This record gives sequence, structure tokens and C-alpha cells, in this order.
Amino acid sequence: MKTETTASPAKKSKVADPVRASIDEATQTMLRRAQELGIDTVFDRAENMKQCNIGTQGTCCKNCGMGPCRLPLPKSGIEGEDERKGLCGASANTIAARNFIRMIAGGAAAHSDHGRGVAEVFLSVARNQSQDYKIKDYAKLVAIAPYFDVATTVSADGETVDRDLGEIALEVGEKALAEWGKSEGELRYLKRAPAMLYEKWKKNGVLPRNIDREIVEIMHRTHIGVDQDYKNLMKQGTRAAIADGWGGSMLATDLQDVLFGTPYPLQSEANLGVMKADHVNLVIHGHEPILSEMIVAVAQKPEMHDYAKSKGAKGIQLSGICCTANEVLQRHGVPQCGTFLQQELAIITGACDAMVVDIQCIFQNVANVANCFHTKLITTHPIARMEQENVIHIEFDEHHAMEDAERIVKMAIDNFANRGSDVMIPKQKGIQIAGFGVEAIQYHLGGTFRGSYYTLNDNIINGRIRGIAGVVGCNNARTRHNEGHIQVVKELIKNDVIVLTTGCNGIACAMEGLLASESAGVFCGPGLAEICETVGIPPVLHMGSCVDNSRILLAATEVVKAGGLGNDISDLPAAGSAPEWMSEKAISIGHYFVASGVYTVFGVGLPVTGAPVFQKYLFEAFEKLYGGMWDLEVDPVKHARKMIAHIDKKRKALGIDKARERTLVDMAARRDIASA
Ligand code: BF8
Repeated sequence: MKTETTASPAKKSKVADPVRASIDEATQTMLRRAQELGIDTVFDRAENMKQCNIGTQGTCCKNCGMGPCRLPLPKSGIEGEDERKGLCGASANTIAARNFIRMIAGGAAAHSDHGRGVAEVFLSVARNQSQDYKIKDYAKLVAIAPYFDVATTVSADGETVDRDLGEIALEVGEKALAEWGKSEGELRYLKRAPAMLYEKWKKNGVLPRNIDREIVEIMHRTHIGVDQDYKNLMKQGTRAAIADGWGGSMLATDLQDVLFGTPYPLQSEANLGVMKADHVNLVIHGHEPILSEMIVAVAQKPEMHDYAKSKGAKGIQLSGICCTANEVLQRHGVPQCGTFLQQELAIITGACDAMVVDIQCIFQNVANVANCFHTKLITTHPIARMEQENVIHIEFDEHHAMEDAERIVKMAIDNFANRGSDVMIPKQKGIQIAGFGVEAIQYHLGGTFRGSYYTLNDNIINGRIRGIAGVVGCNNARTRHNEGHIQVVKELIKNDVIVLTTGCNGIACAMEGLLASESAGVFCGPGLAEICETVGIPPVLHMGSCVDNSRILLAATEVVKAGGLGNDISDLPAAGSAPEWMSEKAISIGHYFVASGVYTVFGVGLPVTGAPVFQKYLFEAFEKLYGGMWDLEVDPVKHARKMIAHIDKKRKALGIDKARERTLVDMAARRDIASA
């Protein structure tokens, strides 16, 4: 560790209690280490900075220079008319709805701009302008082509023959990129949704026209003096969220699969213990796989290994943080060294020779922490730079992708020799099986001959599987790291609910061993355990990064198509959850889950509680419009039980509630089952 610089150690500041801050031992160990070294982390900062009480209620308006106008809910609640208003007269409902849909705009923009970046690289590859990438999954290209009205066959001499794949790729790339800004029509992927859901969107007037327009319109409508009706504001919020889930995110997922390969299950590991003291540790962090795919390829080159050996290392250990980690995990098995809240800790090991970041969820403080060690912190994206002087910027360009990746990997190797003696890598890591895309689930839980989710549906109908939960999202320093994630997921699988996971929930589950097949026999109710053990899958299926929540939408659509469980996603015994959410992206995801018919529960808190009428609209009235609705539950066990209650309500409506005993399995009951 360098002694001349510190990461702003505020001697009189409070420090976090490691055990109260995280359930994870590796995190606790590294937090103690940081405190010994006088380096502050997000956990300590959360002790020293209180949240704004009015902001957390969603009722602070700073959309014009007369504000901020602050409308806290009176302690005694509202009796009679709610007379609170801002200087312009904006009601609490208007302010909370404006803030809420601005969060949707932020989240949808982040996912969709990522998608646009992928579409641009895809098109450049299709035009043979980026030689370092090759299309890896032509079968998926041919599968998605019809959604773009791109022909996959042509007539030649009276016969129908397959069309040239390069031509298909070019046309798909052009039409995909047009989805962001076309002047007419609606998003092409909307028709992938169940017909009933599409009709609901149409009836409610929320079919997105193009991706960018829906985001821009939110910014316009929430400007002072424009839309002042919370229901009308939410209509636009819904349209933008659908444009994210069934547009920008889904396009990102599909084009990444075509370009880099569709994920299939593979084994890997997760937590800080994946870093190796005798290897060059290169940590990749952020969200886009465009650069990280290239880094994975370069790090595997024999000449790079030889170069690393020539510098005294035994090899190169790549590992990931956040959704870049999920991307390279699901396609290459690259281990994850942590979730969102562990990014500073990876550097505090003293063994991180370089951290390469692209976009989203990157703390600016990683630069301050890196400054305390030998770690090279490299930003790579033109829209995501840092002001600190120790940060190196290597702007990544797909036209010379390999060259950029080689420069970065070499920089990490060259830095190995500069490591100090104060290396401390915690030993904890979990084994995981990841990479369950829609196609892989069909293979493992589908009908061999029918090519559908028939077998999964059959097991839901007979009650072995009680229902499906999508548990996703971030960590949040305002709540104990990973506790919500793990308790919610354990409660669900204990009660035979199969879990689909993405984002930091996926990493948290991997760290706890819940993505290992063996976990089925330990943590699941008898029905789910039987299925998982028979098929050889974990009870928690890792479906990828946060843009890959679109895979959850498509998996749910496949379940509807396979039959026997209703005609719409809202008919399914299914629920969504983000126990430790923190980002605007999570709000956009939550809202497109809701608008797709999914009952969705968030933990931590939601910035709607200061406007009870607006909150009721989201939590109750939305069900009548779309079949899904929001809910908030901070207690993880109650959170899971609310989801299970909703699943049981749907089972009853489908008439399949008699197929299983409708009791929650507690630990005593599990012990009885185990000893029987
Ligand atoms: O996009 S889950 S903390 S890493 S925002 Fe960020 Fe949240 Fe993690 Fe991935 Ni998603």
C-alpha cells in the first residue's frame, strides 16, 4: 500500500460494523482490512451520511429553479384533502409520479444505450468493418430474423433455398438499429409477448413507438408545467419501461447472443476468493460485454500467459464485478469476484493489478482506493470517465478491439511486479452453475419432442413446482449486504418456487452456493428438490446480466405458450422481486415486469410512500390495467411469503391449487421431511 495517499480517511467518521454491514464473511474480512488501513468504503460512508427523508418518500421536486419544493408526509398522515403543493401547485402525486418516471427514463436509457452500442458493433461486424469479432450464433440470428421481417430463405430456380447468412446479419443489424429512432410504427419485439398482453398494451395506449422517443417524452412531460396528472405520467412511464424490457434490453440480449454466443450451463466460482495471489489479477467491471469479450480472448492467448510468467506470475486470473461479470460468466465461465458493493474491496486485497471499467454501477471512489495501492484503474468508454488523476483512459473502439484489449492485459501484467507485500485475499468463494438462457431452460426443463416448456408446465400443474419467481437486482448500502437476496431466495426455494436470477442477485446466490446443483437437496422443498435432482439443475437458474431480464420475459412467454397455465403472463403462478435494489435501472425493470403482468415486490423502500394516492395507484389499480402491480416489503421472509401468497392465488384461479398442499414449509417441516 502507498503511504503518501489515502482514500479520504476521515478520522472522526464512524466506521461500519462489518457483521452488520454484510452477511458475507469475505466482505466482513475485507471491510475490517479497509478500516485497519484507514480506507473508507461505501459501508462506512453509509454510516456517516443519512438519507434525505423527503427524497426517500419521492416528494421532493427539483425540476425548476423555484425549488426544491419539499412535500414530506406529515407524521400524523393526511386527513381529508391532501393540500400539499409545490410553488407551481404541483401535488404530491404529481411530484412523486414525475420523479418515478424520471427514474424509469434513467434506467431505460442506461439499458437501451447499452443495447444501441451493441447494435452498432453488430452492424459494423455485419459490414465487415470490425475484423476482431465474428458472429458466433447463426442459429439464433436465423431465429430472430423473422421479428425484423428479414427473410431467411430465397427462391432460386423455382426452389426455396437458405439465404446468405451475411446478408441476413446485415439486414437484421440495420433494422435492429432503427428501433431506437424510427419515425413510424411500433417496436418490432412487442409481438413476441403473449397476444393478450399485447392487446392490453394497445388498449391502454402504451405501445412504444421507438426507444429513444419514449425516454425523451418522459423528460418533456416532467418539465415544469407539462403533465400534471399522475395517471397520465405513469402511462408514459409504462410506455418507456416496455420500450426497455421488450425493446432496448431485449435487443441487447439477442444481439449479444448472436455475436458472442448464446449461454449454456457451465461451472464457475464467485466471491473475492477467486482472486489468486500468485497470478496477475485483472478485474473487469461494468456492463457491456463488447470490450470484456475481447479481454477474455486476449487473456487466454498462450503468448500472454508466457508474458505473465516472464514477469514472475503463474498466470492471468480474470474475474468480474457487476453485470460485465455476469456477461463473461455466462458465456465463458469467468469467475465473479463480487457484487456491486464489493468493488472497492477487490482493490483493497492489494492483489488487483488492474481494474478495467466500462459503464454503469462503477463507484467514483474506486479511483481513490486504487490510489492507495499499485492498482491501475482503466476507464474505457467515452461516456464514462473519472476526474481523478490516477485514472488511465484507454478509449475502446471496436475497429481495433484486439489491440485495445492487448494493451490493457499487458498493462495489468506489467503492473504485477509493482504489487506491495500487503496482499490479503479472503479464501471464501462459492461454486456455481450459470448460463441458463431461455434455450437452455427449454433443453433442461422442456419437452424433448415438443421443443417447448411442456415439462416445466407439467410440473407446475402437478404442484411439484409451486411457481416461478424472478429475483433480481442490486445491492444497497442502506441494507445488510446480500441478506435480503439470500433470505428471499431461500424462503422461495424452500417452498418449491423455482427462482430465475440475474444481476447482483445472481452473484449473491452464487457466493452462497445456491447456484450449485447440490443446493437443491439442502435448501429446497421436496417437490422442487426432486425436479432439480432428477434433471441435474440448481433451484436458482442464473439467466445473466440486468439487460437479460428480457430473458425472464421470454421464458414467461414460453411458459404461456406451452399451455395449461392461462393465456397471459399475469395468469401464471409467478412473481418478481428486487430485495436490495438501488438503481434507476431496477425501477425500469420493476415497472416493465409490472406492465407485463407480474406482481413485483421491492425491498429497502420505494420513493412513492410520500404520496399515498399515487402509491395506491401503483400497488392496486395497476393490476386492473396490466395484471401486475408493485409492492414493497422490507422484511425478506415476509417479502418472499407475499410472493408465495400471490403464486397460490394464481394457482387457485387456474384450478391447480388442489395439486399440492398449500402450506408453507418451515424448518421444522423440512427436518421432518429429511428424517422421514
Ligand atoms: O445492472 S444489479 S448493482 S450491476 S444495476 Fe448494478 Fe444493480 Fe448490480 Fe448490473 Ni443491475
